[in-house]
Amino acid sequence: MLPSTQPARRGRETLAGGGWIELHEGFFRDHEAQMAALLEELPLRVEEVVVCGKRYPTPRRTSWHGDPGCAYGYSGRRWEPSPWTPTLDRIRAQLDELEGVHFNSLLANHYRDGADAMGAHADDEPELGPSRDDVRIASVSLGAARRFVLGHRATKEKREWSLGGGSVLVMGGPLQRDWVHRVPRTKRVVGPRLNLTFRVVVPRPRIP
Ligand SMILES: O=C(O)CCC(=O)C(=O)O
Repeated sequence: MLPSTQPARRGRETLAGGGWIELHEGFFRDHEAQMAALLEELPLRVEEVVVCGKRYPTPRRTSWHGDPGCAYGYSGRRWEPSPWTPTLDRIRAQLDELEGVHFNSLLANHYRDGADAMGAHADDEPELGPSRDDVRIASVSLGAARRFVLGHRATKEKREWSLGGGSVLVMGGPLQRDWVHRVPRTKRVVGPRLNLTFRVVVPRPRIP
C-alpha cells in the first residue's frame, strides 16, 4: 500500500526581503477523502468581519481550531479555538514532522466555488509572536486547485502559484512583513477547496 504522504520535495524560494516559500506538491495523496471527512467534522460557517467600521459576511466558510488558550483576532473579531478533530490531528502530526515545528492552531477556509475568495492580507497578527520577521505558516490545500497570489507591499511585484489538492505551501522568515497574499475569485468553474493554515500562536489565558 502506498504511504499517505510522499517524501517532501523541498524547494525553498527566497523572495525580495528574505521571506521564503516552499511548495510541496502532492504531499497528501488522499486529499479528497481528507476534505470529505473535514467537511463533516469542522464547524465551518460564514462569519461577519468588520472592515473600516462596516460588517461584511466572509466570501467563504471558516473555522478556527487550536490548543487551549490559542485564540486569534483579525478583521475586528476574536475567535476562541474549537477543538482539534481526528483528521486535523493526523494532518497536524505530519506537518509537525515535516517542519520540525509544533503547530498549535489553524484557520480552515472553505471555498465552495470560484466566487469564494480571500482578499489581500498578511498573517501578521500579534498572536503570531512579537516579531514579524520570522512567522512560519504551513498551508494545506485539499480539493480543487486555486491561484495563490503574493504582492510585495512596496514594489508591487507579483508572484503566483497554483495550489493543487494535496499540496503544502510553507511561508517563513519575514514574508508576512514585506508581502501580502490572496486567493482571487475566478469565473472558471472550479470545485470546492478546503485550505488549512497551520500556525504557531502565543497561548494566552482566556479573559472572561
Ligand atoms: O486559501 C489559501 O490558500 C490562503 C488562506 C490564507 O491566506 C489564510 O488563511 O490566511
